[in-house]
Order: sequence, then structure tokens, then C-alpha cells
Amino acid sequence: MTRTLLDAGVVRHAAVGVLRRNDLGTMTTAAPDLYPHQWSWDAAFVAIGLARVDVPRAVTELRSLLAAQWSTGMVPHIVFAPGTGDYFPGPDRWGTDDAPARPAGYRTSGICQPPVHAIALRHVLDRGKENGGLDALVAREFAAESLDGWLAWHRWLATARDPDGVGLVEIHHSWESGFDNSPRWDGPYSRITAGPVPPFARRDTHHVASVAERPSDEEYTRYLWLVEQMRSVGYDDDRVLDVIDFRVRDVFFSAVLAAAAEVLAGICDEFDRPDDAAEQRGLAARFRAGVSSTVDPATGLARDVDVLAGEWIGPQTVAGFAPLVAGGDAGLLAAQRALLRGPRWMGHPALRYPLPTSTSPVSPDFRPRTYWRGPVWPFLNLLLGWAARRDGADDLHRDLRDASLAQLSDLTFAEYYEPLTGEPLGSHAQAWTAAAALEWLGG
Ligand code: 2M8
Repeated sequence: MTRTLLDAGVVRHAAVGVLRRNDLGTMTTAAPDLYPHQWSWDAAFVAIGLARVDVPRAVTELRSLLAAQWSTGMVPHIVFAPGTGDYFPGPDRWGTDDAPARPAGYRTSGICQPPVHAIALRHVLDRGKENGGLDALVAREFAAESLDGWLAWHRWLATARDPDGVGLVEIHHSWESGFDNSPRWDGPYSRITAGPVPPFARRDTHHVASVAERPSDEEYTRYLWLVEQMRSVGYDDDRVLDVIDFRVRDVFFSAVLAAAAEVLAGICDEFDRPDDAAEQRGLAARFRAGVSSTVDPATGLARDVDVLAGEWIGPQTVAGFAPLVAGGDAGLLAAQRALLRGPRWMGHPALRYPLPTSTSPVSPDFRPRTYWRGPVWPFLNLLLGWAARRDGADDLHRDLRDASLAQLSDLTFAEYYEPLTGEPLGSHAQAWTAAAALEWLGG
């Protein structure tokens, strides 16, 4: 799987082309056609990739996302592109015009996504330092200007979304997890009886017969029902808790917060903000402990909690490796790495590339073509690789990088890949997939 220099140049050139194609000037669409707006965690990965080729443009990506931050501190999961509005479910469905916390002048959804942003900011600062000159200046100025915004984001998550202080972030829609129709959410959704929702038409990509691979009409009805519930109370954090039919402690989201809070603490140190640094280290420790408290001794995987049903969530998905993202106890991390590399995951003999699947290939829930129920997601591999290197697991980092670059050298930059055949699925020219390629290539 060793790559030649020529291969690297070709992949880099094509990946830059994908980011250009998705570039609206101050924001990058998540993908052409299917996702014509800026998504929150996509934008963070896009900034990581852009920082490899254009530090000021990477800064612009994060700045435009943060400009739409709500007064509560929430960073919204979609910032709609100016002059558009037809994405399903478009802004009229969200009804955030009536949400007092939404900033004037921005159209956004009313929910959030995992907080990868401080990790992206770290990458931008590091590229700035390496390049020096204007890049260093622009990156540092942005970090200074935006620090309070990122702190407010983490604080909101740690309060509004962890009301009981258990070190786990509560989500109110599976779109908040980013793993939309993962089998993780089948239990909670099975207990929801959707009320009336506005009529909708599902969108397809023209590349593949993807309607069959994406969530079903029944799933979309429930997704929209939850939006209706939040909308009915103006997205007020306290009132949402009383009306919402989906309350889940999301272990992977919590792990991202733990990792990001630790990174933000380091940035606070650099900007001489010792109190904020200490606060973020406290959050990191609290959410790391929360994540490790969910590990199932029988499977070795971390689990979500269905708050309303008072139940653990069972399906074996890649979210079970949340401790590898959060960091923490060396014994737990070593056991998780062995599991990840073993035959139930990356080491499964039928895989086209040895990469984590979104659901274990040996699980009865595994669906190799269906969105978050089995396919490989390249941006997630980048996140796992970043965490592996942070924790000194250089061999895991290297193996994830080599397999990822082999996969991405098909140059489709697909949204997700069929794990057994390597077929690109979903949208092509997906921005965060191209960004992942650029970051894996480095240099
Ligand atoms: C997918 O989610 C959106 C809704 O937010 C959708 O299906 O319409 C997920 O893969 C999510 O993680 C991702 O951020 C988004 C855009 O790439 O698409």
C-alpha cells in the first residue's frame, strides 16, 4: 500500500479541486447538489484540509461558521448558504426565524453537531506556525478573536446538554450525532410515534441509486417530527427537555467534546488565559470519565444511553470506540486498539481496505451499502488517526493513513464507501472527504 510521489501529487491536486468546486467564497458546501450549505462538523474538517493549502481560507471557513453562533453558545449544525433555501428540510421547516437565540442576519438549523472545531483551530494554528509570515499572523489573530466563541460553545454543551453533570452530552435528534440513521438510534426511534409533519420529498444524488441506501420515509418522518417539537418551543433549551421525544446521551459526541476541550485548554495557555485553560481541562476530564463509564465489560465498547427509556444502547458501531477519541486510561485505550484492529473490525478478512466500518461487519445490524449502517466514512478515519497520534499510537495512525490514502486514490472523494468492495457511495466530491485526503497527505 506504499504510495509513490506521483500518486500523492495526483490525489492532492484532485482534492484541492473538490474543495474549490464546493467553495462559495466564505463557506464550503458539504457536497455539490446533495448538501448545498455549510455543515458544522464538515466545516471543521474542511478547515483542517484547507489549512494544508491555504491558511487564510481555512480561517475564513471557521469564521463564517462561528458568525452564525446562537446567543446561547450553540454552533448550529447547518448555516444555509446565502440566497438559497430549498434544501430538504429547508429553513422554512426549521422555523428558526422565531428562535430568539438565533443571530440576526443568518439562516440556520436549530440543532448542533459534534464540536470538532477547537481541534480544527489547533490544526490551523499549527500550519500557520509552520508556514510563518502572513499565515502565522492570520491564524493567531483569528484564534485570539474567536477564543471566547469556542469557549461559549463548550460551556453551552457542558450545561444545557449535560443538565445532570454526568460527563455525557445529551442530543435531541440523531442528526446532532452526525450518525443520522445508525443502528444506535433504532431503539429510541422505535419508541417515537410521530405526529403530523409537513410533506417532504427525499433528495437523491445523480451518481448512485442512493435513495435506497439512505434513511427510509418512516425514518425521515420521525426526523421531521423532532424538528416540529423543538420548533414548537422556539428552540428554548429548557422547554425542549419537556417536549422532545428523543433524549440520548451520545458517547461519541461526548468524546469529541473531551478531546476538543483538552485542545482548547492548550490554546488558552498560548493566549495567556490560565483560568479558561483550567476550566477546559476540567471539562475534558469530566467528559473523558463520562465516556469511559459507559464501556460494556462484555464487548469492550462504549455505549450511548437512552435517557427516556432508561436503557443502554446495544448495537456495535464505531461510536463504541469513543474512548479512543476522548483519550484517557492507557489500559482502556490499549484494549480498544486491539479490538479495533481485530477480526470484528479493521481486521475482518472480507474488507476491501482495513478500515473501521460504521457498524461491525459481524453485527446483525451491518448493512454494507446503507449510509450510517455499515459503510466506511473517511473523515472518521482521520479523526481516529489524529487521536491515535496524540496518544502515541503511531502504528495505528500509520495503518489508518495508508489504508485511507489507498481508498481515496480512486479520486471520487465519496461521502462513504462500501467496505467489502470499496465502491464509492453517496455523494461524490464530498468536501470533508477531500479535506481528509489533504490532511493525510500532509506536507
Ligand atoms: C449527513 O447529515 C445530513 C443532516 O444533517 C443529512 O443526511 O441530510 C450526516 O452524514 C452528517 O454527519 C453530515 O454532517 C451531513 C453533511 O455531510 O450529512
